Amino acid sequence: MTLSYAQRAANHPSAVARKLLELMEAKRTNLCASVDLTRTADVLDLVDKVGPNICLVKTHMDIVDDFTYERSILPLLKLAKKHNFMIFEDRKFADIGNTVKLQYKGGVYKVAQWADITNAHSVTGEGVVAGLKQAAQETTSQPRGLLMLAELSSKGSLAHGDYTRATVEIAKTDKEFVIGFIAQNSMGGSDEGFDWLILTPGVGLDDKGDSLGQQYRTVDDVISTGTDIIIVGRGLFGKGRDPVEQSRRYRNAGWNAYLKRVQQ
Ligand code: 5FU
Repeated sequence: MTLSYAQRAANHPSAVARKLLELMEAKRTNLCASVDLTRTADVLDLVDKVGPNICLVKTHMDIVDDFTYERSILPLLKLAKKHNFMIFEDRKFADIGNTVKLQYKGGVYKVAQWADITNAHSVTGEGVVAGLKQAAQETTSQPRGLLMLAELSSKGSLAHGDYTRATVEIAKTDKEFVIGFIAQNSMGGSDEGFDWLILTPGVGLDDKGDSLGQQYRTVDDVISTGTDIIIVGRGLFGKGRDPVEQSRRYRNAGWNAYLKRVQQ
């Protein structure tokens, strides 16, 4: 039998994962909204609309033309309080430990200051985990969590097979800081005492993909292969779509698929 989010929250070694699993259970949602918009006002407007239906907001702050901490982040943090969701900056760090440490702490975005969760590629080896962890510890007393990119949704992705398996080995180097994976499937680990969260992008109920290699799977499909959190972007806010209505629809689909899995 699959454990419920609440049961997993009770035993998780990461404070970030505990908080996220608890809020998912309390709010009855496993939907993460990917807010890929390029103006702060549009990002905040979308987040306010979908806020009641999501557990997590996923940002790409480096696409926001008018980004400043005061303009873009402070109101986002307020919305996170208002609607009770957490924040994941999809930064995809991919350099040596010392460089990612500087990138995560500093520069324009200072991601470690405000994002509960970020992610990293494993291509440079386990130093990426250690570097990011040091940055988090030196920046804030708030808990921070890292997702490793184990599998991607796009056509022709090189992240599969041995690469994915090696990524899982890197994740094992830090049981507390690495909370899970961006992946299309479960990454196992429970027999060794790991309880990784699987967050899956490339989820869409109406489209099969886009013209640039994105591939969509349905909510039922991804949850049946191990997804804990569905990440939906254009399915919520794409042309002609009503984000309020779509966020309700994806939330219900995600929660029903989860209930089916835990009741099996
Ligand atoms: F790691 C990944 C991946 O494998 N596929 C993705 O699509 C990340 N993404 C992100 O999820 C991508 O950068 C977008 O921000 C989002 C998907 O958006 P969509 O509009 O639902 O296709």
